[in-house]
Amino acid sequence: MADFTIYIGNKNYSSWSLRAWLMLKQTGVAFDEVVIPIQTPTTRGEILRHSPSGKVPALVHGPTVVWESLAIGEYLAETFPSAKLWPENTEARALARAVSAEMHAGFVPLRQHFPMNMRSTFDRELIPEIQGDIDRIGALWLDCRKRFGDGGDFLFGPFTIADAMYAPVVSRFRSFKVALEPEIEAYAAAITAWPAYQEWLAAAKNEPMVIEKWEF
Ligand SMILES: N[C@@H](CCC(=O)N[C@@H](CS)C(=O)NCC(=O)O)C(=O)O
Repeated sequence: MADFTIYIGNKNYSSWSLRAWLMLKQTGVAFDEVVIPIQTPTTRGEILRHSPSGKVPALVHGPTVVWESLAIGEYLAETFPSAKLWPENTEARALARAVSAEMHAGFVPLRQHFPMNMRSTFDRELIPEIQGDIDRIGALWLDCRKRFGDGGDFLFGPFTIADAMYAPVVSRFRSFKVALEPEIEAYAAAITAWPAYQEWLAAAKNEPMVIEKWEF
């Protein structure tokens, strides 16, 4: 049994779980993962056995339980400083935290109308609120890449928590066939080519659970 256990939802659907799992994966530490199927009548009770919020993801490390994807990222960044989960440069780190918080708190139209469903594609109208979110996300990706992206293909060069926060957005862009400008597309392609993302995607495609209608 590993020292770390992450409780996650269905890999095909649970975008917050994907974020935390990618952060944990990047540390290189061995961990156990437990999938709790979401959107069932027993989901909340099952998650509450491990996490007080009744939501996944939750990270358990010995007596410590951390829930909320961003808090999990902060805990991992402190526990594994060599993984450099935040940029080292103060200004870059502030920007990385700002765009991560913006994702955590915002983009409600995109999240509501374009839910994550990694193994599927859809044709759906781009209503103005969604287009607004897509434009803002593209602009912030370009800003990060332009100012701090020189050392690699991700928002701040090497992988950071900010990339994990936006990885599910890339999946949504693929599922809903969102056309992207070349530089924005290049970043999306870097995320999809990332081995950890590919590993999660392969598992999502093989997962038997199907959610027909979101209810709980
Ligand atoms: N703000 C939370 C969001 C967590 C969340 O909404 N998790 C969803 C899955 S993606 C959940 O647990 N849903 C329970 C359900 O749908 O039954 C975070 O950042 O971790």
